[in-house]
Amino acid sequence: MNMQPATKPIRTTCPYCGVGCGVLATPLANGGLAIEGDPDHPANKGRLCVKGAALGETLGLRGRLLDPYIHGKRSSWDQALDLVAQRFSDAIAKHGPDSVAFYVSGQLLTEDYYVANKLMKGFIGSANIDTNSRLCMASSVAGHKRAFGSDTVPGLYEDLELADTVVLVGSNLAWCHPILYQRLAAARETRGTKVVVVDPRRTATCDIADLHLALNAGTDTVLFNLLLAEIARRGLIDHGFAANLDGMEDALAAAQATPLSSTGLPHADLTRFLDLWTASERVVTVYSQGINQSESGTDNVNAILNCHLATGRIGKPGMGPFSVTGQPNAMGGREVGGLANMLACHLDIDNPDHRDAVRGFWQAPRIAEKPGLKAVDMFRAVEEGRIKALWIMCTNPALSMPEADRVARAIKGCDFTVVSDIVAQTDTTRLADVLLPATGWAEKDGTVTNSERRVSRQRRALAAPGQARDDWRIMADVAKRMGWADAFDWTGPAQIFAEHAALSGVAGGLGSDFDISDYRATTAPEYDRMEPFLWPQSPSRQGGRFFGDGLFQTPSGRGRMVPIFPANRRPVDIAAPFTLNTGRVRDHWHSMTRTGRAARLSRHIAEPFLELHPRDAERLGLAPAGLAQVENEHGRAILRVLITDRAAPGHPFAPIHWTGETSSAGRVSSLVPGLTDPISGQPALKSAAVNISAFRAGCYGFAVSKSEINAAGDYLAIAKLPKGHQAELAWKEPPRDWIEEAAKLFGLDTTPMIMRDRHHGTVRLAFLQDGRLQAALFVSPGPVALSRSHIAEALDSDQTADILAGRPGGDRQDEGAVVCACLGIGANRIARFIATRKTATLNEIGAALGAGTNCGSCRPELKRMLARTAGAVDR
Ligand SMILES: Nc1nc2c(c(=O)[nH]1)N[C@H]1C(S)=C(S)[C@@H](COP(=O)(O)OP(=O)(O)OC[C@H]3O[C@@H](n4cnc5c(=O)[nH]c(N)nc54)[C@H](O)[C@@H]3O)O[C@H]1N2
Ligand SMILES: Nc1nc2c(c(=O)[nH]1)N[C@H]1C(S)=C(S)[C@@H](COP(=O)(O)OP(=O)(O)OC[C@H]3O[C@@H](n4cnc5c(=O)[nH]c(N)nc54)[C@H](O)[C@@H]3O)O[C@H]1N2
Ligand code: SF4
Ligand SMILES: [Mo]
Repeated sequence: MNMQPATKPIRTTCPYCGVGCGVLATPLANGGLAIEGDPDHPANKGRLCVKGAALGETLGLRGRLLDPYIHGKRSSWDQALDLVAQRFSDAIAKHGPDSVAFYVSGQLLTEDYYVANKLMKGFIGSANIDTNSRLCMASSVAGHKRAFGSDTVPGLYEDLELADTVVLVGSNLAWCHPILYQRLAAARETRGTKVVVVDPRRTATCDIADLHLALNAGTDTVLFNLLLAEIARRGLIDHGFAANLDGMEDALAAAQATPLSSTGLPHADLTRFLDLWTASERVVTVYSQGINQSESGTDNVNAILNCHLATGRIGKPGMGPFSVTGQPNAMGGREVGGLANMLACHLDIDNPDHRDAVRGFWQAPRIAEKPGLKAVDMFRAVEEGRIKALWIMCTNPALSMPEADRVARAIKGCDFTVVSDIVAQTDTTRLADVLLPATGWAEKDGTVTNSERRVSRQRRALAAPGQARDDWRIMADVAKRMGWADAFDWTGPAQIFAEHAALSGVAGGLGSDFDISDYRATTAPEYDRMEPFLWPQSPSRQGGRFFGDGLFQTPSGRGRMVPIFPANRRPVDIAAPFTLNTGRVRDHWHSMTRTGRAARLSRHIAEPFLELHPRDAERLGLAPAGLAQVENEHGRAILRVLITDRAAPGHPFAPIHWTGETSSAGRVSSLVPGLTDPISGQPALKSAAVNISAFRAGCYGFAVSKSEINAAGDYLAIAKLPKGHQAELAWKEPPRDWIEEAAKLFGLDTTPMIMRDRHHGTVRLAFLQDGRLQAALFVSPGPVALSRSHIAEALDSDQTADILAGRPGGDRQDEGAVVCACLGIGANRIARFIATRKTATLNEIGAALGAGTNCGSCRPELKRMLARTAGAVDR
């Protein structure tokens, strides 16, 4: 295989998190891409985290959706597009524009997103377009609009480096925004930035925290009200700045009336926090899903914004509130008006002047007159049959929506569902009437906007595979068939970008903050060369921060403080006494349709789990590595138990990444009730009342196979290995014939080697071909305690002598769980190194083993290992 670069690197942007790192992708002679960080991109200056670094390993055609399908049968594009246009037109003609809906995604490019919004709001004439950003950023949007009059992120990334104190609230920055985390960690090293983490769970982010406030979940409004009251008490209200604000008195009164008790924080920790925040003029408060995904998400946001407004610590170097976005183009989606309650370019759907302006610009036959259905309500309407035709693009709602099982049933029951995706098999594609193959990252051209309002190009580096087409083009082709050829007649994304920029100029004229009209005449060659830029970019305003000057986007130009009345906590439900917290792991991205393809990214964590406090585990009779059944009226999951005091008692945590494709019962969003914030409509995804019990398995298994592993048993979680696949398994009752079970699992009909140990009740089977290991299954009455890494290495090798022993023979040593995913360095090797050098440092580990020297994502874990051996207590 020739791995020499065939051409020059192409400058593009990472398709994962909202940090928006620049990537250099160099086409290789073998059809793949070599990936490096772009040293010239302002977000990352050359660095990439492990997910970005592994992008090259997620390409390839296996599992891709390569053709359109109608009811499971391959079709031509013409047939599929005709049918989609016909069914949408029929529904609109018969039942009106509000009988159809689009559910789209913050992972679409801005140009795709613009087309979706234009088609729905301006031509179909309904606002029934909502996006997975409803599950993600809606509370921040609503909070921004209440305080600032617009959905504007005031600050810049460099503020994290200029601040004296950075408070991270409901954000696991180390795992979810790794490069931003690294920038903060580096600033802390050089200038001694104080870092506070506010999270009921002790996360990897806490490794750089000077203070971790493990507050009771859902009490963030109390904490920030206490801070606001303290700001006033210490005389820190900036009266000059406050002259530009409304609502100070009411907000203060509400804050001062907030009782101290409910956060559950030790008095000393609370005082330290109040001291740190108030004493640092340069303070940044970063917040993410622990704040947004709550029934009081919008109030949570405004409680934070109030403190920055009252002190005038906003929109100036090193200070301000900072909502970090999750998806690569969450911001772009908000710019084009992808949410059901927004128009385009930050204009308001409820404002008749704004509607007229957009209609005029688009020369639209009609324009949505009122907000459309927000995600949770949209899928309720689907369930009730009020939506006759639904188009889902670039998102997997049958997995990621609250009450996911119910949403899956609703989609299945819908008269007509179209799904555009890049992979063939997902929990959602399975339910579609029409499946449309989209081009994915590296195959498409467009722009994305990151958390600091920086617009960057994603550039095409590979040809479209099979019949796949760009999302914008698929929608434009449907729009043309619905009778709107002139308005959707672009030849490429550069034209769409220019049109959007021109519309933003119209919006800017109406006072919108989002104005990039300097780009309204962008030509295709200019678009190709376009450098990352910060918005706004207009004749009157160029990038920079917002609101430091006291000028806001409200009609009066004044900022607003909002009185916050912390809600009473829900009483504990006796039938469901635990509150399940859900979120992300370091190396996987959502439903794993991309990260699941890179073996390197499953090395860190390869199975769905439940972080459970030791007291809860004891009460439930759960042992380490056992299985727990988590259930409530909405759903059920079976998860591997990870006993740790990182989780608070009564408040276990589970990751969201496992789907019906990668697990038999790992879909945790099926457990989350569809409760939403009344203002933003964002669901409370961080708190599900659940019951937990031990899942009593009759036996457990671990399997590896060169080819894909078929479903078997009552518990299954599969992951990619460098040379095949692995599965964790459990059976309620052991099957009668293990050879038959193994043959089913691996789809092999050859005779395996078998080793039974009747005393320990274990069974081990290995399938060899020409002396090389094809597949193996290890069964035991308790959780299988064998070296996964050793077994994985034996796959497809002739090192099979000790394979049925399940551990390395002779002088070979076992890596243990992988910590450094880039270089494949395991916990055992690192622990051995630390044990031999009592005074080892992070850099010495790097120099000796390489661990932590590539992307740096594992450095928090390495630090923790060092701290443990040094006898230091985990903070
Ligand atoms: N590796 C990886 N990175 C990602 C993603 C991914 O899938 N994988 N997804 C991206 C996306 S779309 C998003 S939205 C972001 C999300 O990024 P984050 O919001 O940082 O990540 P989460 O794990 O969802 O949740 C953050 C934390 O909120 C805490 N939390 C729960 N309840 C409360 C509470 O009541 N108060 C407070 N203060 N905290 C609470 C949880 O314990 C959790 O540690 O990550 C982005 N980055
Ligand atoms: N319980 C719980 N649930 C949650 C959350 C939580 O913290 N807890 N977090 C929520 C949040 S913040 C988010 S953002 C959502 C994310 O949830 P989803 O958006 O449902 O997750 P993804 O796996 O990112 O889905 C993206 C889909 O688009 C496909 N795709 C990738 N690229 C393209 C492309 O270019 N074009 C097209 N057409 N398709 C493409 C992928 O294959 C995949 O199927 O989950 C939400 N759900
Ligand atoms: S931090 Fe990692 S996942 Fe996020 S954009 Fe950068 S490289 Fe991609
Ligand atoms: Mo998100």
